[in-house]
Amino acid sequence: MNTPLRFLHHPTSQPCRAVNQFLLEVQIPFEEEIVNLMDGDNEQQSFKEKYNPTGQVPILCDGDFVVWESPAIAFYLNQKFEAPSNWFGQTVQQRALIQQYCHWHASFLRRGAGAFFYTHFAECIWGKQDYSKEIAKGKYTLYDSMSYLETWLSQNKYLCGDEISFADLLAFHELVSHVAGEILGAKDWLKHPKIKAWFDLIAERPHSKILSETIMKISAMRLAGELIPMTRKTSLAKGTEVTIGVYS
Ligand SMILES: N[C@@H](CCC(=O)N[C@@H](CS)C(=O)NCC(=O)O)C(=O)O
Repeated sequence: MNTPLRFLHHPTSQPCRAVNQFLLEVQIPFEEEIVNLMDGDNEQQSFKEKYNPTGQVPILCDGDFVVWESPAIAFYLNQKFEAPSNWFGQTVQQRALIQQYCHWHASFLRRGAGAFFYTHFAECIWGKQDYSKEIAKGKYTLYDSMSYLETWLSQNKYLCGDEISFADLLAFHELVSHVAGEILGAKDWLKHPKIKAWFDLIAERPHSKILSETIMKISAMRLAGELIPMTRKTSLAKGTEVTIGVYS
């Protein structure tokens, strides 16, 4: 009997939700293990040695095989389970364009996550401090990235063509956090009508709704001034900082 796939993740994490949605959309059976990021379990040496030297989630274990980085995990699943061709492309050009988005995403839209993290989670880790530089950097990266998305979505219904692909899941879940945390709101949608129409289209998918529930709930707590209990003392959004180490 095959051992079930193990998906290590956390529901507040944007790349984790993108992979989770892919697993659900393609109906791939898996067992989930939630990694306690709030207390830094992912930073334990034993965790890094066993699963991922960077300590980050998502991670997929298929028997002894371990893979991390969200697009690599989804690509592995796509190949292994022969997912419908919309997710990673039918033709060589479509495949290249989806890969192109995934690479772009890691250095652009993903880095805008700092706007959400420093607005809502930083205080839960390091207490009340001036995070305005980090938030400004995150917002700059987010808005800069959104100008690209708006252009691409005026050319195609989805980010890489007429059909939904894994690129859309990556981008969608980044924006879900910004919407949940009110980093993005009505005035941003007015400036980005194509993104808004695309966002609403993806938000209607049943798995989009279910997977967004935790971040909506946690963001509502933060917006109401409640702190999320965390014992970790390090960033959850490593790589987005202006001033590395200053808050610790
Ligand atoms: N490039 C990675 C990013 C993964 C990532 O940023 N994971 C965050 C959660 S959203 C994480 O594990 N943070 C915990 C930490 O760095 O300690 C991917 O796409 O999988």
